[in-house]
Amino acid sequence: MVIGITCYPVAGGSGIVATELGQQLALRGHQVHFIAYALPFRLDRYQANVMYHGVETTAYPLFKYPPYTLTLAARMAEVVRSYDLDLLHVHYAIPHAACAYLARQLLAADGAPCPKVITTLHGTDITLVGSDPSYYDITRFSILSSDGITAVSKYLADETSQVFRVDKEIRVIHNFVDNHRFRPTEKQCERTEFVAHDEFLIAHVSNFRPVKRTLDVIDVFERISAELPAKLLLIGEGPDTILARRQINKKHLSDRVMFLGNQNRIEAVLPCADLFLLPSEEESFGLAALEALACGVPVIGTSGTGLVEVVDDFKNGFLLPIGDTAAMARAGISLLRDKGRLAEFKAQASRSALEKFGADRIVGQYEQYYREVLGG
Ligand code: GMT
Repeated sequence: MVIGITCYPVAGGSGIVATELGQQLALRGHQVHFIAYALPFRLDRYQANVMYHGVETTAYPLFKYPPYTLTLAARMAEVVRSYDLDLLHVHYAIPHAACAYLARQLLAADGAPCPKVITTLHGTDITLVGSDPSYYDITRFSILSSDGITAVSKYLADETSQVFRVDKEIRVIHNFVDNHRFRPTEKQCERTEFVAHDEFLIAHVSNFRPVKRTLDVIDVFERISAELPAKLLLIGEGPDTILARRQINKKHLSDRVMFLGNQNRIEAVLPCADLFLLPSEEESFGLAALEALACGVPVIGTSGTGLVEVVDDFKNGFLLPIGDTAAMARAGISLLRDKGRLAEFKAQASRSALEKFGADRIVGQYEQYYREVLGG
């Protein structure tokens, strides 16, 4: 198949899933064309069957907001014509699904063959509508005019059907990890780079948006480190980074917290961690948690979110109510104190993550769905 993929190229779950999917599809012999305003975050090396088409939006004094959406739609149509794409797979409804619709209209007006369009919903695209209702109609229209719709969890599919009154099937295809890269092998990293022999390493990876509740991460860590020797590793950056730094200073934790900023090869660090914290307010799936589990790191996350499809409560982590940092810390402390149980959780983490969410299993589900949509 010849597949066009559009995503937000910045560090973030939706862009990562889109990029890793394109790379996996290319490995399976499909031709993949990324169409985006910058080189996607993890598309950091040459790979056969992968091409990148940048989208430039011209600045003009009249434009307060340069019309990126139009440039993207035109670029999509151009790439479809030049490479004879079978389908456009867009990640994130706003504005990508609307751009794909427009691209198709452009091609149809010229009598050119039109590709099928598949939209993958990642969650924050739907949340955005909650905070700005002016996006509701266009999002619903874009979702409904796609030939296929996928969501990254059942939790999100149900929410989308309900919020957008969608009767069409929304196929659930979970996030995945590359089985070869995300493994519980400490050969990839030196634990002693981060902690002393008797210290625990606790990690958090996110884009530091308010929804991630970074202050809860710090609070849980403070409680754990009051009882056990531990260090906190913070990976990623975003609007709440400053807040997090301030809190760390205020609580006199700076000598126990390390900020690594954005890292595009986190699988080289995660296997060294003993515990991963993701106390998000909202998480449609929680790719960061899955990547940690695959590297053999138990997760403490929030119940009532899509994390329930990722973390096996009491087997490879704990799911606790949003904001209950005391319970999260208690769960973390008791797990870290019990060496045997910690080892069991670690083994179970990578086993279940790779079995349920390995690329080997999930990428085939996308290929199958593509075939169904192309045949329909
Ligand atoms: O979590 C973020 O802020 C990034 C965001 C995105 O849209 O790029 O991630 C969303 O998509 C990921 C990939 O499907 C999911 O694993 C994340 O759970 C989801 N984030 C939220 O729902 C907050």
